[in-house]
Amino acid sequence: MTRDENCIFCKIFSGEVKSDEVTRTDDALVFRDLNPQAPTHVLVIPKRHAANLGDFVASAEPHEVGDLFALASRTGRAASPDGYRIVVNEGHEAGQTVFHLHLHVLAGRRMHWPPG
Ligand code: DGP
Repeated sequence: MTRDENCIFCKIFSGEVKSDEVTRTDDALVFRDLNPQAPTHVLVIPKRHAANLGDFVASAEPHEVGDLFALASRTGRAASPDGYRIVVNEGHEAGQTVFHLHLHVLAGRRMHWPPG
């Protein structure tokens, strides 16, 4: 499936729902999280709808997963060359609340480990 009509992140990608966009390519969008957990907290989403990372990987062209992580990495480095964190929650147990794959990129403060 390329697009899910009921998916909020598909609507954000198409512009139907407004977001604070940081970067856009033909295949991906970076926009600011509504509920930021760090001075920089953006979400990197693919255009192609997949509920989570596992589903995306299972149906991806070889370059798609790498392209998405490369965009997240460039975004994190640009925000904070001294360090940033990429988080992908998959499933309810991990705290996933929006079921369109998204990579959280967090930067601009010291991160802690283990994560909650
Ligand atoms: P997760 O728990 O990994 O599924 O994270 C979902 C994130 O998406 C959460 O940090 C809040 C953010 N979010 C949810 N709805 C919207 C929205 O409509 N706009 C924006 N910018 N962010 C949203």
